[in-house]
Amino acid sequence: MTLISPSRRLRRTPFSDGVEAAGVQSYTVYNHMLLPTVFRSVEEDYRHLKSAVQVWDVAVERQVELRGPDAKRLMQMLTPRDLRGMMPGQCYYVPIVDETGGMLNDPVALKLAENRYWISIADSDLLFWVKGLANGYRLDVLIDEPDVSPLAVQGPKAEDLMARVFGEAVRDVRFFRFGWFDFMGRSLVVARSGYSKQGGFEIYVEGSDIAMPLWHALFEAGEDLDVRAGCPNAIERVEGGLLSYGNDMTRDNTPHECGLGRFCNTQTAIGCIGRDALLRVAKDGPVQQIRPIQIEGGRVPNSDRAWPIMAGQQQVGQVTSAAWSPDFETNVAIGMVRMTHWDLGTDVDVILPGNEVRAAVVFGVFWA
Ligand code: THG
Repeated sequence: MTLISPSRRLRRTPFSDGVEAAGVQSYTVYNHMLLPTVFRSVEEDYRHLKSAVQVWDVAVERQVELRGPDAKRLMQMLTPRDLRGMMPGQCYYVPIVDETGGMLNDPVALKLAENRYWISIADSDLLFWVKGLANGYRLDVLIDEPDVSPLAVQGPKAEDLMARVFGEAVRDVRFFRFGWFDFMGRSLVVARSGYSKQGGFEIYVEGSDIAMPLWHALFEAGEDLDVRAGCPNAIERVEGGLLSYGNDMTRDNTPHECGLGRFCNTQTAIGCIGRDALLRVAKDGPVQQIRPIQIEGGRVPNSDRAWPIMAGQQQVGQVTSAAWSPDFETNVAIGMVRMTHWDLGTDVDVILPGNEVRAAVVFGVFWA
């Protein structure tokens, strides 16, 4: 096995000691930081995530903080989602686009106060775009990456575990809302959110010094719940239709192509960069779109490239993520498909590595 060379550029997280002690088997790199991908095996982790509770080091979900009189204006410049109704205590999933309407990131934004936001980013250097805009437009706003590291608690028993550590009131936090909860005398943002469909919370751990104490507190409190270290699961997230920036979409895609049109209010998102470009695609509709795909036959291999989707000799799309699903007993996949072939039930072929051709169908069951 080849190992990744440690260096200062490849950042550890405040939870890395705990992750290593828990027996992490492999990592990926995300926002220049280590993100665990496997503990026991992807399938065993999947089973456990769907039946118990896991603690995830998702410190890679870095925060871009906007603070100051122009924070609100800048936040609306970044996204075609209308933020006028956003209240402190709310999380919004917000497509971030460039001047052509191309996706730059798909973060969760948190409104901490009228003039203060956190943008909890996916894997791209969004900080530079935000700083560039603030400077170019001479905005009165401070932008930086604070010492905040999210820790996710995910799975059907997540609420019970959280209540033991943060108190019963945590049960009242609604989906995509957050409250402030005490740990070791510090007030932390705790949101009901996370990169799984199994339910759970994300704790925005502010101050690296309390990261390992919180990690240990969760494992001690959850011993009888079979709490384990986990991570975003490659099978569960495809089943759930959770998109991965850099995999399922890039700067070459509009939010509409990504099925994120429901998070765009391009008519009313006044001030959004890329608004004119998006008004055009919103009017005509996209010519390709993300779809769930079922790939027949046995287990597909892991992949580091897109697989062509074919209709005869013609390419009509590409598979961008795929995994064998034990629960669906088939390969579940996410792909970008041209409009001529995106209808539910359309039969296509997928070319796997080694030129193996597999039957596949545009599917409609993994997610709504
Ligand atoms: N949580 C936080 N930060 C993140 C992620 C996260 N940053 C990186 C990455 N994940 C960003 N991408 C996503 C993708 C999907 C969702 C959240 C972040 C998500 N989607 C739900 C869905 O599609 O069902 C709900 C969206 C909604 O209804 O508003 O949760 O996970 N902090």
